[in-house]
Order: sequence, then structure tokens, then C-alpha cells
Amino acid sequence: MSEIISAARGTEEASSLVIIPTYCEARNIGRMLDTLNSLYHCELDVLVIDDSSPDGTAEVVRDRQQHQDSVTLMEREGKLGLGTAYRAGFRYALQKGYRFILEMDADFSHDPAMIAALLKEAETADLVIGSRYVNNTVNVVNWPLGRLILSKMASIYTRLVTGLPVSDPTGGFKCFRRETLEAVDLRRVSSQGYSFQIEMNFRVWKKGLTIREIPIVFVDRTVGESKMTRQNIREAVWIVWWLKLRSLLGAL
Ligand SMILES: Nc1nc2c(ncn2[C@@H]2O[C@H](COP(=O)(O)OP(=O)(O)O)[C@@H](O)[C@H]2O)c(=O)[nH]1
Ligand SMILES: [Mg+2]
Repeated sequence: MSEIISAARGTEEASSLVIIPTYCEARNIGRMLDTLNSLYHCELDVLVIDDSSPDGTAEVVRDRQQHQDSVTLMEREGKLGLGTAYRAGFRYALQKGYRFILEMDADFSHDPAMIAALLKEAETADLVIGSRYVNNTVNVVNWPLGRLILSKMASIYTRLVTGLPVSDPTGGFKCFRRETLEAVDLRRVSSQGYSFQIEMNFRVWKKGLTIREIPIVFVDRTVGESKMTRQNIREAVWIVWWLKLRSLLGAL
């Protein structure tokens, strides 16, 4: 798989990197980079991983790179999935020596202002998850009912099968400490798509590391469309059994 990384500079000061995978987010990513720049100027580097979006997402990122040193763009050859994008991003982050590595969507479902809260919590936890369902509440705005039910069912199913003590195992707004990513053998992570979130949580938990959830409000995107597919759902259905089995066999 070939990746082109442009302006892989990053600021000298930042010890934190937020990774944003994108596929057809041209109408979101510019505003997102501007928002991050105004909130966390020099404190946070950004890595956008774009899978050759046909809508020109990468061009928007390149435009911002003209005046934002903190932004790096990784371009991949085609739509290769969320899981593989994050794995590539984690490898990059470890190579570059970042101490805190965050995941976030490009579409404003995750409030960039909450990054500070995730980072603060990560001072005393190995993995912090921005959770929609903490304390038995549902903090989701504007999601179609079907999508909400699917997400809640996925949470219950994951917990029943694997025992993972996390109320929002599929959430994608997270902060890992560097040591946490080092502890997980990323080469063994097999999820291509959205089940990547479940798999990472499970692997971190099985290492005996601390996972903490903090409440977030998740707002459905107002621009663009969700990239979740039936194939992503199918992968998540079997991956929990695969993880459970591997862990029982001591072969995670
Ligand atoms: N690089 C890359 N990004 C992806 C892919 N699939 C989804 N994304 C991005 O991952 C993030 C989450 O996807 P999204 O469609 O918002 O999922 P949802 O919030 O669960 O509906 C968004 O920023 C997408 O653009 C992919 O195959 N490759
Ligand atoms: Mg989203």
C-alpha cells in the first residue's frame, strides 16, 4: 500500500496529534482545520488521512497547509477503510514521538472543543473515550432512530459477547496515550472498517490498561453523508466473536 505524506513537519512544540480520516469531506475538513487552529494553535498537530476522495478533500487540506504548519496530509491510493487509516496514522504518530494520539471524525459530530477534556483525562488514563452513552443516558442529537438503535444494539452485543466494560465501544472520539498504542501489537489488529473501534478497546482492556469514558454530546453531521456500509456492520458482528475466541485461546 503506498502512502504519500506531505508537509510532514508538525509544530515543534505539540506533543499531541489528532488523526482525522477523511473520505469525501471537502465541505467539512476546511472548517474543521480552521476550528482546530483557532482553538489549539501550536498545541495540537493534525494528521488528515485521505483515501483519494473524488470530491477534492485533499486539495482543501493542501490549501490550509499553506499557512498551518501543524497540518500533515497522508494520501492513500483508494478507499481502504477506517481501520487501516487509523493504523497508518498510529504508526506515523509513534514514529514522530507524539505522547497523546487522538481520533476524531471530520464531520463535526465530535465537538473539537472537547479535545482539551480528552487530553486532560488522558493524564491519568491509558485510553479515554468520548462516550455518548455514559451513565445510562443517550447524548445523541439528530441521529435517525434506526442508526441510534443500531449503535445501542452494537454496544449491548459487544458487551454481552466480550465482557468489555465500555458503554460506547463503537465511538470514534478518543485519546490514546503513546504507551497504550505501544502496548497493543498494531500489526495484529485486523479490522478494516468501523469495528476497528471495538477491536482497539478490547485489546487495550485485555492488556489490563485503564479505559475511562467521559460524556460527550454527539451531533449528527449536517454536511455530507455517513460512510458506514452494510459490510462494516457485518464485520463488526463477527469480529467480536473472533476477538473473544482469540482471547480465550490466549492468541490475541
Ligand atoms: N481515510 C478514510 N476515511 C474514512 C473512510 N470511511 C470513513 N472515513 C472517515 O471517517 C470518519 C467517520 O466516518 P463517518 O461517515 O462520519 O461515520 P459515522 O459518523 O459513523 O456516520 C469521517 O471523517 C469519514 O470521512 C475510509 O475508508 N477511509
Ligand atoms: Mg461521523
